[in-house]
Amino acid sequence: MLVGLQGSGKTTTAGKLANLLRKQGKNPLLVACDVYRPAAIKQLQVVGGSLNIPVFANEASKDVVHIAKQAMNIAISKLNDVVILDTAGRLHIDEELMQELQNVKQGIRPHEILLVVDSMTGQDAVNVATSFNENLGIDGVILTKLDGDTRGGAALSVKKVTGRPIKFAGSRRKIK
Ligand SMILES: Nc1nc2c(ncn2[C@@H]2O[C@H](COP(=O)(O)OP(=O)(O)O)[C@@H](O)[C@H]2O)c(=O)[nH]1
Ligand SMILES: [Mg+2]
Repeated sequence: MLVGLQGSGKTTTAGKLANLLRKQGKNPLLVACDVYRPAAIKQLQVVGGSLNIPVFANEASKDVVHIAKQAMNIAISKLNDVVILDTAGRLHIDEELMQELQNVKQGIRPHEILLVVDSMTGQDAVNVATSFNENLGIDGVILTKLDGDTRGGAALSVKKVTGRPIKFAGSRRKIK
């Protein structure tokens, strides 16, 4: 389950991760759980299409817990051994969003919740990481946009305040 602010790079990272996992012999399923921005589902479908990796979306529903559960059932029936949830973000920390993400966590018990952080966020990354960790309990961090004009100091701060490892770093816009 990928979480993070809007624009942090969740959808891009979902594609990169799916591609990496497939190279390692897995059979991933991407799931569109960002149901509020109409373009978001389409974006994930384009990402999946470009990689030839399946994407589960349910455009008829805004119930993200339901969608995530449906996706788990599809994954079982289609023998997908990794499910990657691309969730919604907001521009700022938002109680409603946190509640929704908590509900998804309760609903499907993901093996890992990874916080996607734009490395250009600077010191605000500390607040973001603290808040997501306190509300959800994250298992690791993925830093994105390390190709940008940044010194990556956020990485050190995020690791310190959450006590969680930086699992991946994204350093390009392109997915493959
Ligand atoms: N340069 C660069 N751009 C990135 C990287 N990861 C994501 N982006 C860009 O950041 C923007 C937001 O990414 P997106 O995946 O849509 O973020 P989301 O809102 O969290 O799903 C898009 O324009 C991406 O192309 C990265 O590692 N490097
Ligand atoms: Mg997105």
